[in-house]
Amino acid sequence: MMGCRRRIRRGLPWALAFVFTSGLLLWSKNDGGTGIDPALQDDWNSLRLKRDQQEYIDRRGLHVVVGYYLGDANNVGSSANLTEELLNRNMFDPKPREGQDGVPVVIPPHLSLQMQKLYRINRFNLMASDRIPLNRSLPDVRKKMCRLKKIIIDGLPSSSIVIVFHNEAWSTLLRTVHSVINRSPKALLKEIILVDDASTRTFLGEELNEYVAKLPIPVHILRSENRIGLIKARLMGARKASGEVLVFLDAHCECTIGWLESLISRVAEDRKRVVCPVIDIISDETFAYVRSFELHWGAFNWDLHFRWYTRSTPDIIRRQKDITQAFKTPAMAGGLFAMDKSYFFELGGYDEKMEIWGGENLELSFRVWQCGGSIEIAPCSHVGHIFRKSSPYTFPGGVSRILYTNLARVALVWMDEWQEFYFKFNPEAIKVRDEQQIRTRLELRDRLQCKGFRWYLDNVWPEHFMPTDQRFFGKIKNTLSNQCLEKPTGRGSLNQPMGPVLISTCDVEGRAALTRMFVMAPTEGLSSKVWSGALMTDESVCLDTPDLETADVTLKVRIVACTGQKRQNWRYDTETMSLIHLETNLCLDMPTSESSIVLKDCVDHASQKWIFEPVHWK
Ligand code: UD2
Ligand code: MN
Repeated sequence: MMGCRRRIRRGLPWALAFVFTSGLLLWSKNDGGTGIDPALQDDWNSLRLKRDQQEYIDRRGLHVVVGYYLGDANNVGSSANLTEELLNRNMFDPKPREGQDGVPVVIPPHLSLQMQKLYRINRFNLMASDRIPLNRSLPDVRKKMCRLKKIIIDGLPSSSIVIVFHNEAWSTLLRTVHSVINRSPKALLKEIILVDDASTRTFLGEELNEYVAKLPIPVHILRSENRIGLIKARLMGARKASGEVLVFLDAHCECTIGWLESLISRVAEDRKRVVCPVIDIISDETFAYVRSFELHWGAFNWDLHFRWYTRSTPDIIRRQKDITQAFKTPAMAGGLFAMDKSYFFELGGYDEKMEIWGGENLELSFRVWQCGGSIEIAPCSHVGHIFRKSSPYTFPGGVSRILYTNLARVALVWMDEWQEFYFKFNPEAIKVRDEQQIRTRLELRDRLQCKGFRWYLDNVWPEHFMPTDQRFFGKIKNTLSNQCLEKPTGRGSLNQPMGPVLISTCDVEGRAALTRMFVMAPTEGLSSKVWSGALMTDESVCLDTPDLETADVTLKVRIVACTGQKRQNWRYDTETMSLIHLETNLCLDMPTSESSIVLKDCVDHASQKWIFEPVHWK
């Protein structure tokens, strides 16, 4: 606990806990040791193993963990000692100053065992949450310029806040509700709509009805008898909403001062704008409120998992003139956004054939952009969200079936020839592809006269690292060893973000081959003899030099986040087959003694000759 407090003061993790769609999850590792009782260590270890995680230190020194998220393989109810009685007990027991101003909760050591047990129910520290009052204070995390900026509320449209939930904890659900009530201008807040997606916890029934009836703002509860998933639950809420703007929130959020007016005012100016807040982090372990970095925007990786990427340096400098300006984002995380109600339905609501969880954020993102709207992040609007390391609920029908179904629908309807790229490298998704009925969604796309995915990539996400007809996509093979460049997946260390570029056998098939794939967009075009540009690969990482000032003599080439800077530019001579680093004029070389590659003075030798071997992606 102390560790967390220390880190917050140091301000280190604006710690990105990243959201995921069908599985990949990125979060900041915030435990020095696990802090887990030895008796539960096995359980914990198996959870961690299942996540098949990779860890590295990013360029800012942030410890990042990338894990494969498996949804709920481990059925909550069946976990040892989690009885029905316990699951249905509302243990909310607030201590007046606990968690005040967003500080971390410290659980007394004698409660540690019980704390770990309760953690499994919602996959966050339920005991910590249950000790924090529903109306706890939070700091004003906005930048000074945001605080000074006056937004005139008169004349702005009213909003309906839609919160869907399935077996949420009492304290997190109602802290979300109270934070909305306490920190939204009354004139903008028409109602809160809670949609109960077939929760089984008894305290979410009559007890919840009675509680919300006493609140000073109309709170309506809609209940679905059967589990319909978050997508259909949101539709249910949206249809009942009477405000002009829909604002969606997850059921474990806390809104900070100024959050709502910053969203609504942007939507009011242009009804085709979908506006997201900056998503801050409520620690799943301590419930500390951690302000996150404002300069991230959302997109996705080759597997169509949502990802945050950092803005480029020139872009950051440009923005310094007015940091209160909203900025465009190619995709949204999914849970928190404001959208004009009539525009939401005009644009086709959600795809009702999507189940439970996942993919709807990309579907809506593509639809909004391709059909004439825009998506942006309002940096003066901050809302905290509890990012979890795994999902607490069941996925009826199986996690992978549900996730691949949802993503297959996204690809089939919106991605044109890039759907082939997705299916080619995600054979699991092929299994569900042919059974998808997508006619009405394609008709919608037609009716709205939406643009193609090519347009989206070119105009909305020019920094993308997808293959295109104008780009090279394939393997980069050394003529001496017949081995290929490979993106490292293992652990990095502090001074080697993501590790050096590896070299290994080219002959792998299917998904494994993806770590050998590179993309290069030659500035002069593929038909020219000399190509120059960045060598990009999945997750927006690029071939980069070692830190030249500090590097040891070997100059190992690394893979780091793409920045668009010159140090990531390479020239490939299709005739001599040499690959030259533009800034240093050194050549990419494969030392025989090592499995990583280096920069060396250029010589006419097979260790410096590379074959760009194209791979069909569609
Ligand atoms: C993120 C989004 C989430 C959603 C999801 C992809 C944020 C902060 N969160 O994952 O809103 O877009 O990506 O689908 O951007 N729920 C139900 N019924 C279900 C499953 C979930 O009502 O069958 C509720 C759940 O109680 C919660 C909300 O849906 O309030 C989102 O679920 P989550 O918190 O598990 O999603 P998250 O944050 O991992
Ligand atoms: Mn959530």
